Amino acid sequence: MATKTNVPNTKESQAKTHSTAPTPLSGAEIIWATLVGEGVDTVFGYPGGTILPAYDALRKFPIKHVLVRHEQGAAHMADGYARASGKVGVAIATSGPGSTNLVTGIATAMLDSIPIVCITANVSSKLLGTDAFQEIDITGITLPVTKHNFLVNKVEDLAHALRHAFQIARSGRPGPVLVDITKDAEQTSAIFDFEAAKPRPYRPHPMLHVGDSELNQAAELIRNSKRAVILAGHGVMESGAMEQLRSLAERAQIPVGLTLLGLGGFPASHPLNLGMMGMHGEAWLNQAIQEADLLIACGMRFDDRVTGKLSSYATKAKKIHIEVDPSEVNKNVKVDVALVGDLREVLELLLPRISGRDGSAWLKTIEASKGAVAVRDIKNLPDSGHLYAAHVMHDLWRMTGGDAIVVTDVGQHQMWEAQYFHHEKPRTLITSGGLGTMGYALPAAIGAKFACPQKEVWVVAGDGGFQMTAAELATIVQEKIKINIAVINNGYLGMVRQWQEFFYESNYEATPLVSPDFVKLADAHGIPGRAVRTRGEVEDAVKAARSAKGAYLVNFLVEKEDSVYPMIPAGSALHEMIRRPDRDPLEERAEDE
Ligand SMILES: Cc1cc2nc3c(=O)[nH]c(=O)nc-3n(C[C@H](O)[C@H](O)[C@H](O)COP(=O)(O)OP(=O)(O)OC[C@H]3O[C@@H](n4cnc5c(N)ncnc54)[C@H](O)[C@@H]3O)c2cc1C
Ligand SMILES: Cc1ncc(C[n+]2csc(CCOP(=O)(O)OP(=O)(O)O)c2C)c(N)n1
Ligand SMILES: [Mg+2]
Repeated sequence: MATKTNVPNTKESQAKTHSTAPTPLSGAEIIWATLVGEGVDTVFGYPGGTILPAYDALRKFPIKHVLVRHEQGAAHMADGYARASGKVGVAIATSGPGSTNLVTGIATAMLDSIPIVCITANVSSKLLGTDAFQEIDITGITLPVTKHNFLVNKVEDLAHALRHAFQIARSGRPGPVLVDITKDAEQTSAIFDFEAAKPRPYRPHPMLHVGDSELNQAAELIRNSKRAVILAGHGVMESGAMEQLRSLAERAQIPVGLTLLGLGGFPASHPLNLGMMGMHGEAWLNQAIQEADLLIACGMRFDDRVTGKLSSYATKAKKIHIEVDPSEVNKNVKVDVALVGDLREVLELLLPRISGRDGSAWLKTIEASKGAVAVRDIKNLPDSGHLYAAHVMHDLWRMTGGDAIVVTDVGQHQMWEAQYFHHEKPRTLITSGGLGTMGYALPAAIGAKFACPQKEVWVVAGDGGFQMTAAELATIVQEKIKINIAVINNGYLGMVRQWQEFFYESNYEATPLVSPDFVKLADAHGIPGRAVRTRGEVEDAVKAARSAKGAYLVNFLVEKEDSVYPMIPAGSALHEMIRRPDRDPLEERAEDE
């Protein structure tokens, strides 16, 4: 159908969008034209009455729309797309329940600083405030869980608001932005001028200035330290500072501990890598943090899962914090030197001031502390024929060579993944850290696959969380995408059961879980799969999944009452870890049906 838009119809001509002359377009067309101009090629959404004008105009634009099964899925897909690609993900929903269904996904992105733009429609501007059909104040609802949001009720403001939304989402500390558009703004027309709609250049916060004196102080602390540890977080990925981090660690011979969201920011196989810190982190690393005389925090926010009890956290250490968001500095942990700016830029300024430094004595001390821990590692227990999630993760890592994107859900399996799948590269672990959103994995993996179609993508989900968004199996089938799914089925809401075992006298209230036969559920969608009950079957199942042409599901029936060790009870000090007991692991196994 012929259109009079100034927007090109093919992906090849996408680059020309910016230079085309101003043209009259409807608000609905302006939405897509602006997205094309911003470089968007894929969006995740679900239609409805108020967003229909936009869906009607979509066919004129070179944008792939993925129809989700629930708007929560759209937000998680946009989020997974953003985490895998580093670009801004986009989710679309209609007014009322469509937009409220996005909220969990928006909050998930907010807590982990993920750049997404959510576009919602609302009732016509003259109906706002009348409780019209499917009217909801979504800008009010999402105010605390967005970096910023807009209500656009004039078509003339639309392109600018959308462009501004992209700028806000991706600049500084990234985060989600919502643009709510009234139906009349979609239906009326205005002159679309992509260039003129450009927001003012991003102006960094006035505190984002790193002076020579702070850099020299930091360099001096590093030079004088004997027991330094680098704490590397999600900001490493967000600023693309992997090389600079490595240079700092190698030049100063300082070992690196990673947060959950930092995994992959420093190669797991690097001799200076100490693994994950915090509640379920490596015992030797938590111990080293408590003994350290200097912590260099790089793009991490001292979350309570990382620090344990604050009053006893790393009391012997001076602290340097490199952080882009001034409000994070001195929020949880008081620091001695704050370098407030983009991590990569700050490290580039710092590196010339760091000269060779001998860290060998401290590295030896840490190495020596690993021995006792390894004995209790589940991998070293005799093969009893039982299947442990740790084995599954270890085998998956071994068989993929670590070269896959793993998208986890939330719970015990998430922690076992972090412990036993060793991430070498950035953006290969995609997981909800801050909000801990069950149901995240399957939709986020779909987003990741659209971002990186050539990459092998694995979902690792618990039997509980998988059921929360399993409807998105149909999206996988409709889109004909290849995703491998590992359900770690322990017959429990395992992480909560573990807390009940440790802290509530094993009162397993509301945690035993009856599930459908996941293999049959997959089959009902046309997705093949199999169940695995012993370690001996793991390899074959992983092979079958990897060689299947389309999606594949493996239902791993693992030990029911295994627990994640080590564990720091909430509110305890970092060194007060509960360790795996020296006894044979439990006998029970999850039932298939
Ligand atoms: C069941 C469960 C258990 C968990 N257990 C653990 C655990 O044992 N260990 C653990 O580590 N986590 C654990 N977590 C995750 C934890 O809750 C936090 O999400 C995580 O520790 C946060 O990591 P982060 O600070 O690196 O990332 P974020 O929370 O994303 O913070 C990143 C920081 O980097 C900054 N930043 C962003 N961009 C830049 C830039 N360009 N330059 C400089 N700075 C930048 C941001 O402003 C922010 O302050 C667990 C989560 C769950 C659900
Ligand atoms: C949406 C949501 N509801 C509740 C929780 C609390 N919660 C955290 S872990 C967990 C259990 C997860 O069970 P499952 O998905 O089976 O994973 P497992 O821990 O057994 O590996 C629950 C209920 C949550 N994180 N998210
Ligand atoms: Mg479970």
